[in-house]
Amino acid sequence: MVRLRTPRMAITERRRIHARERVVSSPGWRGVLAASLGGVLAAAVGIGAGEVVAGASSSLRSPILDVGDRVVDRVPTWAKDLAIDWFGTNDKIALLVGIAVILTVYAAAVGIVGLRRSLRLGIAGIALFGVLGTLASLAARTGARLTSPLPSLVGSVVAAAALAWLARLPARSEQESPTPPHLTQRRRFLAQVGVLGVAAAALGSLGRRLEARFSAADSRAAITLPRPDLPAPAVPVGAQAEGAAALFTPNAEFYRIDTALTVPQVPAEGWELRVGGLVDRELRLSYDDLLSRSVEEHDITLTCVSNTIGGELIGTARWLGVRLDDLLAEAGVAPTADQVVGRSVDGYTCGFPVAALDGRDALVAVGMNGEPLPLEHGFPARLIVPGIYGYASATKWLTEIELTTFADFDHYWVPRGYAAEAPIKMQSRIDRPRGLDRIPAGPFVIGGVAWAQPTGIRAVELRIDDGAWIAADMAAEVNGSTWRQWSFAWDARPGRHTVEVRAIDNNGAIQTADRSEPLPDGASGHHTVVVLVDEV
Ligand SMILES: Nc1nc2c(c(=O)[nH]1)N[C@H]1C(S)=C(S)[C@@H](COP(=O)(O)O)O[C@H]1N2
Ligand SMILES: [Mo]
Repeated sequence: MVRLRTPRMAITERRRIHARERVVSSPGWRGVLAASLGGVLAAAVGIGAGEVVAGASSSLRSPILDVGDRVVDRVPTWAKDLAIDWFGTNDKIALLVGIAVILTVYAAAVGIVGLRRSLRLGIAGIALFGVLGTLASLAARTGARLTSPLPSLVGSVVAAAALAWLARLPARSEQESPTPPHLTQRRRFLAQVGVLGVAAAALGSLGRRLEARFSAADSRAAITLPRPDLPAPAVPVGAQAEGAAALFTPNAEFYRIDTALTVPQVPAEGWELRVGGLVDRELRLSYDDLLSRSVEEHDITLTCVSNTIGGELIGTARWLGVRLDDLLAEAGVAPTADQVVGRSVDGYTCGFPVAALDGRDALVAVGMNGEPLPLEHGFPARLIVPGIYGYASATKWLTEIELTTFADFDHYWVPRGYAAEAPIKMQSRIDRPRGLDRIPAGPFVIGGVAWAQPTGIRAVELRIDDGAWIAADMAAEVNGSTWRQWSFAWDARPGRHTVEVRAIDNNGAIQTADRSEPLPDGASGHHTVVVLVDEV
């Protein structure tokens, strides 16, 4: 049978040939690379468009951050602990880099499929991502609005349009151009890549600029904190021990742990603190209302439940704020309430027993070491409760205090495996020497800190190798809720030595040697350091 070539078939044939001449569909790794680049750029333009839409209103969030937030909320607790262990306070950067890598690989695959196999399939790949972003935006902790999916939707439509533009067949005039087709095609592809690259950069920076309008930095800079009605007592002479960490942790060095991928921006103007739930009278306080009350200053050591033995997730600051027990007394706590819940603007919640407010200096804090709270540490207001791990007490970007019961409400980390009630365990840490330090033989001062908030530390003991426990020299006590410093004059003999520390609190309780992991209610066990002493 003879097959006739109809004119129509000839055109199809020609289109096929031209399609093969296109850079993105040329055989071999060059074509694959070009298609990947096309996919990544189409995604970048889509993400840029999403950022711009997110920048239109403070209630909208970038799709990347929305997805990241849901990862943070759902990641298994062991993985979160591992991330903190590996990356410390850089865990968020690690997550964002991880998301960027996955996204890049996915976008490259969409480019390869969409530009070399089927545009429809490529667009389906983008749509899948749009759906993911939409779902992420609808699952926001603080609740979703009708507009929440907009950044994802607009972003994926723009990415799909960019991919379709890259996939479009050459115009007829180009087909008839005298230049060899593959050269025209290369030029055309490079031009498209350039346009998409510029568009992505422009949209991205516009989005960022729009987002910057919501910054709370100006609000913070404009604040003058009131003088405390009750200033902190003078720090006793001799409270800082040689070899121990600084008694007060500078704000810039204070550890930061939270679930917020970007720091919530909460200007003090317009901020409101609600005290409600099982109370006689609901209170609503503006920032000025709060500061017009009696303001107190207290030195308090804050500790994270994820702090491992000898770890750095602990710091001491001079906090300025309003007494929480005074506020609750004014609201009138119902006798049925046994839990105080602190709710953040970002949906995070802490919870601790009403009974913990036993006269200890718990604050709705607005100041930290003489400054308004830094944005990362909860501006404009946060809770500080001595003796309770931060995850259960120290709500940053505080907006609501709710009186409820432990039976009725689980705070954020409880369904994720942490204990509902979380008193800080007594601990001690050797700050000098560091593990595996080499030091010369002879006199050497070992130094460190110990804490048992709000009871306070009475004594610290050291054991060198398998010797007896010997009392360290105690620095002056600031108060029971601040870590207490200690030092120990050691005559270091050559060789390899183990230094072990334990604390005794003001009630005479001795710090346990039993080791436990941070999960579910804080690490226990003695800090031990191995030191190498050189002959001189
Ligand atoms: N809104 C909010 N507040 C929060 C958290 C959080 O994730 N979100 N983390 C808590 C935890 S686990 C700790 S240890 C402290 C840490 O406070 P810092 O970052 O100021 O040191 O904040 C607490 N307050
Ligand atoms: Mo924490």
